Amino acid sequence: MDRTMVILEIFHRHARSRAARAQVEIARLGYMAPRLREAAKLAGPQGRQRSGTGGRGAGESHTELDRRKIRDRIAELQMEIDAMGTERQTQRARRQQGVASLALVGYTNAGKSTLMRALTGSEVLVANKLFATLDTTVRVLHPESVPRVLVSDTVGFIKKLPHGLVESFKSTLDEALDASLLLHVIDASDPGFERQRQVTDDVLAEIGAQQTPRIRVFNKIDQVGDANRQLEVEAQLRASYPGCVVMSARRADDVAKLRSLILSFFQKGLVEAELFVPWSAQQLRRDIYARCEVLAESADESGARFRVRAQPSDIGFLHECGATAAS
Ligand SMILES: Nc1nc2c(ncn2[C@@H]2O[C@H](COP(=O)(O)OP(=O)(O)OP(=O)(O)O)[C@@H](O)[C@H]2O)c(=O)[nH]1
Ligand SMILES: [Mg+2]
Repeated sequence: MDRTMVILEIFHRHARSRAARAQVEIARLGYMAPRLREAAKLAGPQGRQRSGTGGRGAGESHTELDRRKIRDRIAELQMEIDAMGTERQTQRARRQQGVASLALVGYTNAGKSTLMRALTGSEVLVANKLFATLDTTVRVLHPESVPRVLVSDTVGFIKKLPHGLVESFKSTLDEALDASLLLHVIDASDPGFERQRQVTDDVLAEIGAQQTPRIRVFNKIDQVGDANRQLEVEAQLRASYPGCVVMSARRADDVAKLRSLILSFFQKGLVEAELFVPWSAQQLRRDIYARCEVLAESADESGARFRVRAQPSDIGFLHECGATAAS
């Protein structure tokens, strides 16, 4: 197996969603097709002996037939993916309405899934092996906050990802493209972390995400050495990367600090507003509590008044649903 086949095999084993599976298969077929002649030669005369009765055209060799089948299969998979794409886009559009989102990106094995689990209290596959995560997974920042923050985990980056794979895995990075904030997780304990950071930055630029605000998170600081060494490395990192976070996903305090930082990023855009909800529309009360931080609530004979803090889009949504601006 060459490097591409190894990567494909790893991707194949870890693909879970239909979309990811189809993409892996396309990449695999696309990679195999031009190599069939070689494979046939290696297989010896038997490889060519099967004589054609079925769908095989006159004069069409065995390899040509296989290639045609592969092309058909790729086209079929591509159609499936395109269909799933529109589905995903609608899901995404719905999600984006007034929802804050961040994506964890970074080199494979940096600790993205571990952080995801720590930040969202969810069970996400964490494994000390390359490409533990292929699909993107989306969870809500926990405990729930205003605004609600969606956290997505992404497939790990590697250097020199074969071109065909970059294309076919773009959709697994959709979440990263959609996110309003990227957490770039870097394994500070890996001697090659600088290069890994560079690879991730390059890939993000390639997929058009270089404009998205990002926080660099140097993880696994607990693993760089004793307490003194940890402080030393932390100071160096802070000097080289202003605004970065240096932490260990295994320390609850560090995770809590990261959560506060994330929230302060998303709460910057919040506005305060007064909402009035007539008694006839009290079902809105639940939406208000779900979407806003309620600072004060009062009631009189006509209805309830809320002073809230929320994203402008959420206030707009509540107005559309029948809440009016209270005087
Ligand atoms: N010591 C230490 N180990 C960590 C820390 N964070 C993660 N790990 C370990 O690093 C390994 C990889 O963690 P994952 O969270 O699976 O890494 P990932 O970035 O999701 O990897 P891929 O899904 O392959 O891209 C696991 O064995 C984790 O337990 C940390 O802060 N300190
Ligand atoms: Mg992972």
